[in-house]
Amino acid sequence: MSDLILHHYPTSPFAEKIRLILGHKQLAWKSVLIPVIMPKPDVVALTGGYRRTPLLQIGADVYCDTALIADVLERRAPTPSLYPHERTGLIRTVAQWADSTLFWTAIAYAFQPAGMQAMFGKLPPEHLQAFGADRAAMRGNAPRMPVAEATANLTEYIDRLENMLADGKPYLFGALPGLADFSVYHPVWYVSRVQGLSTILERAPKLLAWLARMTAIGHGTAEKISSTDAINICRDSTPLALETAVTDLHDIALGERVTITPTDYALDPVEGELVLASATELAVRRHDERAGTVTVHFPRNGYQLKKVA
Ligand SMILES: N[C@@H](CCC(=O)N[C@@H](CS)C(=O)NCC(=O)O)C(=O)O
Repeated sequence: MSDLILHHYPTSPFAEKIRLILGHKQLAWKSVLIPVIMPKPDVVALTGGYRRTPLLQIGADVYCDTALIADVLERRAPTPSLYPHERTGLIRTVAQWADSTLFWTAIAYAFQPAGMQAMFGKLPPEHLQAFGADRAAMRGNAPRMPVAEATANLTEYIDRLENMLADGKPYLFGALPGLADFSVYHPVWYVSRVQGLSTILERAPKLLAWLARMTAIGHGTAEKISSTDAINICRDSTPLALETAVTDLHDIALGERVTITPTDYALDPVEGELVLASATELAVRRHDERAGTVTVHFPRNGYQLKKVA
């Protein structure tokens, strides 16, 4: 079996979600550290344009978005499961809420001036400026939630999570951690690391105890490799053969040239030949000068498929 290669950086919450799932499943993985802001030439060599963090590479297959990466890891290592209490519909829905609403509320709260000072105060001001410009462009200059709303909403979400941990349950849905725990973990983890602002969590002692239990899961066994090594592994590998059944409403056949683009932010299209269109996953095959032939996979949810005119 080809190695699992995670492309990520330490402060990325979504990457932390996947690092912790790798730890939970006690997997060995290769770690490629990528830049926090654009340009990311070695990321784009693999994806063809997608720039969000993290990516999972397995040989010449590249998986974008943590919703899909979690599914890929569940297929690769089914035990312990991300659905220990079954109820997959409910758990996926809570995970989706955490990855969107809870995440953006936590980010708006953490990026208030006191949080910026705590996180970036020691860095040169150009660094902060470049980061701000990169993220504003990535979000299409969408306005950020005001601090008062972020604080009020986050407080309510913390109370809801505390309520979910009532009756001595160690994890959100019972005795074992599952996908929803990992999705809720990364925004709470991010807030817990912002000096001066993490006090918002003190109202929720059960949530803090859960956070400590989740942190103790760890990251599994990681070995650093360079992005050049990862690109060479891709070049020397053959993408997986994929199922050929198509679940599609777009009137697009396998083999046609398409783009796949996020529907929320970082709207960079990835162009290639459509090679997979299942009920939950899309993939295109593309060719890159350095990475060779690569299949880039996306979840259907949150991504738009379009025929190239
Ligand atoms: N829906 C995506 C969201 C990923 C995401 O927004 N990641 C953040 C980092 S935590 C990001 O890409 N920031 C910009 C960057 O790293 O270039 C997923 O689940 O993977």
